[in-house]
Amino acid sequence: MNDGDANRAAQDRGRKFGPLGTALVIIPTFNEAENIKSIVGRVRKAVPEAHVLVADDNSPDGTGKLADELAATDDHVQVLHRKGKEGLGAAYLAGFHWGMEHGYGVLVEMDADGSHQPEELPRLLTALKGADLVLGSRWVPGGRVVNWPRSREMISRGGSLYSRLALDLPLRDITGGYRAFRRETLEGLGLDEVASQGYCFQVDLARRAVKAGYHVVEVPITFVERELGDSKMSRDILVEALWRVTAWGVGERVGKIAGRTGTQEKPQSSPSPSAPSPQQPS
Ligand SMILES: Nc1nc2c(ncn2[C@@H]2O[C@H](COP(=O)(O)OP(=O)(O)O)[C@@H](O)[C@H]2O)c(=O)[nH]1
Ligand SMILES: [Mg+2]
Repeated sequence: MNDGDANRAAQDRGRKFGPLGTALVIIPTFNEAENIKSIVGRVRKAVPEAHVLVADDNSPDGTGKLADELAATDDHVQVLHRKGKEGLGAAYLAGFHWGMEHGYGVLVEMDADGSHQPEELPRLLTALKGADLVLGSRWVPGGRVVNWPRSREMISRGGSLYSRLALDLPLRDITGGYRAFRRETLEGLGLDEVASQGYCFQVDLARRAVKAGYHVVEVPITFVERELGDSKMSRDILVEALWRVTAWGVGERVGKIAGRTGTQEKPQSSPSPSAPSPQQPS
């Protein structure tokens, strides 16, 4: 866990990190008409130098049009109009590619519904100065959730715990979606092969980052459940996450056993060339 004093932590580890560059806050939306103006306004106020990309899946409630209105009057706001609902992960992947093509140095994931408070973004970005990836974390000391029913908290805590154990990850909040990536980190994760559905998407990104040797830091956040609009979380998404995490965990263990008994000729995945080597400030 890191409380935001990330430079110090990085120095302690002997790593040097380059400057961050401009941040792009990607906000995926599906039917967020009640929330979009408020969330974009809060981001612009909290981190005025950051840019915002709304990745809208042709929301029937007109979210995309409202986002266009914001973009028309603010050159820090852009809209990526997508054909139809393809899920959160697909929208983020499109947003990541857009952001990298446009030269952003930091790519941030943030929900539209206010659960991820823009006012906490400066702390995530400070931590990223000394990390490759920062996770906003509900389940480290200082992190919490507001207005969640006990059942939802149990599902979320259980999902992170299960992923932690199944995948052997030293992380507390593995399913969360408030994150800041250096672009170099995303470039090293193999985005083309990322599982793009629901919570699997977040788990897959986190596990890839750890396995590739990136320095992943968790910063405590206060997650506030939405007041307006409906959650798009479904039982199907949860079930898919469960079986995928299980399959990944079994695959990793089989790979390790095969490696030990010499039946595997090549390591399962080689670390990204850019990952473990320190990035020098330019
Ligand atoms: N573009 C896009 N955004 C989505 C999709 N599904 C969910 N989202 C957005 O992803 C964010 C998180 O979704 P939400 O329903 O709040 O999930 P929950 O927080 O897990 O209940 C919100 O900004 C949603 O509008 C989708 O299929 N496409
Ligand atoms: Mg939500």
